[in-house]
Amino acid sequence: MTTVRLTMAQALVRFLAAQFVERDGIEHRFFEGCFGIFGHGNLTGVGQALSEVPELMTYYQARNEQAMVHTAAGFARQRNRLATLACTTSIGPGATNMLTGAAAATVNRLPVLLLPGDTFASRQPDPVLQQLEVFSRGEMSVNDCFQPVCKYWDRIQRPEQLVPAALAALRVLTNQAETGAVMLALPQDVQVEAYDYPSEFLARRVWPIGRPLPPPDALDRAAALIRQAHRPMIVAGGGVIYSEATAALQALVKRTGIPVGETQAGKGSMPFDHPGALGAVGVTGNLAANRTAAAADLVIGIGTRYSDFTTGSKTIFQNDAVRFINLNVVDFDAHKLGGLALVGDARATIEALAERLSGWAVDADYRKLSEQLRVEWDREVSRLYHLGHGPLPAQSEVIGAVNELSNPSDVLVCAAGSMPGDLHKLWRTRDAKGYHVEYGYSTMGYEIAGGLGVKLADPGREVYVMVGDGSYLMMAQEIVTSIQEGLKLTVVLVDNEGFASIGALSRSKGSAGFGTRYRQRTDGSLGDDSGQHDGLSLPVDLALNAQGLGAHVIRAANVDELRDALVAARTIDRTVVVYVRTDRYESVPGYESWWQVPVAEVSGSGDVEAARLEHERGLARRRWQL
Ligand SMILES: Cc1ncc(C[n+]2csc(CCOP(=O)(O)OP(=O)(O)O)c2C)c(N)n1
Ligand SMILES: [Mg+2]
Repeated sequence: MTTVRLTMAQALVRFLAAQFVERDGIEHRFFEGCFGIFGHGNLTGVGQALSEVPELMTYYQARNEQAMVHTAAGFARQRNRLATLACTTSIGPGATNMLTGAAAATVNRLPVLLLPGDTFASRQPDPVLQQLEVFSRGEMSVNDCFQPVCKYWDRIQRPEQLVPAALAALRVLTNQAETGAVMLALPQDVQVEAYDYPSEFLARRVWPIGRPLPPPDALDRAAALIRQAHRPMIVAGGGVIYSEATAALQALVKRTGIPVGETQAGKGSMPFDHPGALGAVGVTGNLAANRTAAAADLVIGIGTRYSDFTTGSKTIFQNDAVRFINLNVVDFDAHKLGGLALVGDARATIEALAERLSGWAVDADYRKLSEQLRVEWDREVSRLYHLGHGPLPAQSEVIGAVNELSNPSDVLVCAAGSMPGDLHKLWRTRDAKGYHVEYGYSTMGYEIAGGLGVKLADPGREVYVMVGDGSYLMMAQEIVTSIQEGLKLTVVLVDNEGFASIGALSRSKGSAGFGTRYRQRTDGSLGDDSGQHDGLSLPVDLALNAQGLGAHVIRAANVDELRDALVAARTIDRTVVVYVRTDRYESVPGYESWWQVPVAEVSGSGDVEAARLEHERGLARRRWQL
């Protein structure tokens, strides 16, 4: 057996550079680079190792550790989980900054590899700078915080432990059912210790990504259920896109006439104008999909987690006889809502079902109804795109302008605030990878960092990042990274002076938008967001801030100027921030949906009491769906 004498960190970097995945006969390099911020916990270990072999692994410098995990997740999502980026940090705050990013990646089932430094395995110099001493547990460090948010977690206490740990990490990262954030915590002394690593460990390794099928009898039972259904509906989730099953789905829909509602992660499964494409379903769903869901007698969930936003907190599916068939590569998800579980790859399983449905289609009337609902909904989208609202534009008009002035293959990125809901309803998707809204964790701050990952993964597409003022203020600094790396983003910064989404939610629950608007403190209070106590604006200029970070900034005062700005932005080769103010009170309505958010059972406020009564009416509509 030949061996190579390397430090643990050197072996790790070489190992990562040699990992590939293979699906459908095509190989993909799994780690296309390593983002990092250095400190004493990784500088001389992973940092030294990266600096030695820049041809094996590109290093990218980020501004914030949370952001770099979002970038890795955005990258992995754009590549359908066939590639990702590693993230190296120092110990202590550099490491724990990654926690939100790790949770967001795991919730969204996206592979990211986190490599924080850790305190000395020897413990001899303890307590080191940035060490949190746990009085009762000698082996614990802040990196243990990551255990619940990682799909695989390990700490490399001896250099040879890297061998089984790295292999275990790759098994999980490349496993479509298990993937998410993975952490290898690297004590700073162990990173620099040498070991004679077996050459096989460092050799090129290909991890196959198969297309597993459910057992034939489960497929037969599912096909029989579908053949008996009168009003079947498909709910397409992110799994359809990750599995590259959109063509198979569209073919099935075309032939059988089963209409499709899409979740946030599944939006793009169908082009918006495909007959049978109902569009967004659930809390942020539209009339076409939600009316169809209310009457459906069979729901075929494909690659969906059935979050409360998809099921309207279990109120969307109102037919007493409704049954579920859940096609999912994750056994856990396939068993939700008492469904018939089809555990398998989305594409292979859709194709296997399609064979068994040969010669069958929904009634012509039902097909016609779906098409009519789709056409009516698209008319509503056109209305909201061109409201002519003033003096400040409505957010739906901003979305309309971006949609109409972007190319079909461009990518729209968003994550939190009022835009995800509006985008889910209104964005006309024309490409399976053209819609990227992180709504599993809905992380404020994901937008620019995640968009950077999308651009890195797919540089041929323009990336439109739509970000609210609130999210922008949480994490705008990766604009600097986009300038540094020459990765152009078009950031549409929508300023409505605060948290319009949460303000509207608060008002609807009787709390007058308390604490959701940016206002100068007067009379000891920050006021509310009822639209009645206007108060003083803050002397804050976010466009100037973006300019200071290196972006090319265009201010748009109305929709016409916004359209001009979007046209001009295409010709600029560095990150552009288009700054536009909108009317925070002009929002897109809900369409026959409900979301369970608790309301105080007792209160001195009549508004809260009224909201509680309304809440109880919603609660009564819930189903267990067992
Ligand atoms: C990190 C994080 N903190 C808090 C929230 C809760 N939250 C959701 S939307 C929102 C406000 C977002 O404000 P902005 O980006 O301006 O969008 P707007 O609501 O105005 O459209 C908040 C606080 C969140 N999603 N993420
Ligand atoms: Mg806002």
